[in-house]
Parts: sequence; structure tokens; C-alpha cells
Amino acid sequence: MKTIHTEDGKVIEIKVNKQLFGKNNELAAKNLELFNKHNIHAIDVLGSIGSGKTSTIQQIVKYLKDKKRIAAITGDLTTTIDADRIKKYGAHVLQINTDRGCHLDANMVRNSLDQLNLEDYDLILIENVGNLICPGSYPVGAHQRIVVVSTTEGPYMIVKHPHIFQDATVAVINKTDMADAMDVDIKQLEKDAKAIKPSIKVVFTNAKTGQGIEDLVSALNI
Ligand SMILES: Nc1nc2c(ncn2[C@@H]2O[C@H](COP(=O)(O)OP(=O)(O)O)[C@@H](O)[C@H]2O)c(=O)[nH]1
Ligand SMILES: [Mg+2]
Repeated sequence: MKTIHTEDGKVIEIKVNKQLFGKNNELAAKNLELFNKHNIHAIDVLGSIGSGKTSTIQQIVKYLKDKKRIAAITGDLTTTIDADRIKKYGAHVLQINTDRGCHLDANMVRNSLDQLNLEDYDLILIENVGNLICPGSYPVGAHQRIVVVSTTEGPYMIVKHPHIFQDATVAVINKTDMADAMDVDIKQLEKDAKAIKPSIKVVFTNAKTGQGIEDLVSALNI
């Protein structure tokens, strides 16, 4: 049961469907087992629409494709645009269309994994649906979650979305080339992330050019 206080002090009780989260958590744990059984490292990539998730995945694939066998799973409402973009960089890509769904869930990822020969991969990159809220409640069983936040989203994206950063291993501050134009202090974004989670690693990237991707790969420890 969750309690929300409205401005005039009235209290609204909302029942949270814990059973639904519980089932997803169970399936996420099974996905993790499956990844581990096949020595696959899985990364769930989160971030708003346009923050640079696909570009970051493209750069990771470009950087690692001679060292790792990589598959990507991309979640999108209706298009295959991101899947097509990542494929060009040399990863095997599966597309999940979520229609009106604002996040991937463990079951969707499991269905995709069933279509892959898992023996063939060392690394699976999962592009979640562009949203900083819904995916937070639906772990998909990845070893780590990273959040891509761009300077063009303004100075308050991190402070306003603490939950998503609490569960992340790495915060990727992207579009550093646009910081001055946007009047955004990237060091302040780093401080904001560390204030939410002191152990979070913060890297600065330009996912268009690939700048900072080496730092990201080393922060991911892959
Ligand atoms: N200037 C600049 N543009 C970027 C950067 N990273 C991504 N973009 C552009 O931002 C747009 C959205 O990127 P995309 O990777 O599709 O974002 P997604 O919606 O999070 O997957 C594209 O036009 C990218 O080329 C960056 O670091 N700097
Ligand atoms: Mg994308």
C-alpha cells in the first residue's frame, strides 16, 4: 500500500500490484541464471528518448566487436529503426516491439533469448524503452543497468529521477559536446549521480564520435 499526500493534505491510498512485480522478479532471476549458465554478460541500457542509448550501444559494439561476440535486444514501441542501426555495426540484433508498453520486462527478454543460440554470445546489450520511470520497476535479469543521460535534457534529469540511478552501476553523461550550448555543468551532473549513489561510476561521452567509450567499457568491466 502506498500513501500519497496531495497538496491540501488529503491522503490517497493506492494498492500496488506486488504480485505482478514478484512474478517479473522471478523471471528476471531465471534470465540471470540463463546468462550465467552460458557465460554471457548482460547489460540493460536505460535512458530517455533521444539521450543516446542506441548511439552508445553502437559505439560499444564498434569498440568490442573483435573481442566479444555481441547480441543486442532493442525495445521500441513500433519501429525497427534502432535494431537496423545497431545491426550495421556488426551485432546480431533482436527487436521487441512493446506497442504501448513503456518498458521491457523479464518475460519479453526471455522470449528473445529463446530465439538466440546463447552459446554464440559473450555479451548481450539490451536497449530498454526510452523512459526513466517505468523500466525501474521491471528488472530484466541483466548483470548491470546503465543510465544514459544527455546534456540536452537539461540540468535536472538526474536529481529528478533518483530511483533509476540507485539501481545503476554506471551513469553515462552523454552529448558532452552540447553542454556549453545547453548551459549544463557536467561536473554537477556527476555530483548529482554520486549524491544518489556514492558507488556509481560516472563516465562522460560523445556517443556520436565515440569519445569516452573506452572509459565506459572499462567502467563496465567487460
Ligand atoms: N551532438 C551529439 N549528438 C548525439 C550524441 N549521442 C547521440 N546523439 C544524437 O542524438 C540523437 C538520438 O540518439 P539515439 O542514440 O537515437 O538516442 P536513443 O533514443 O536514446 O536511442 C541522434 O540523432 C544521435 O546522433 C552526442 O554525444 N552528441
Ligand atoms: Mg534508441
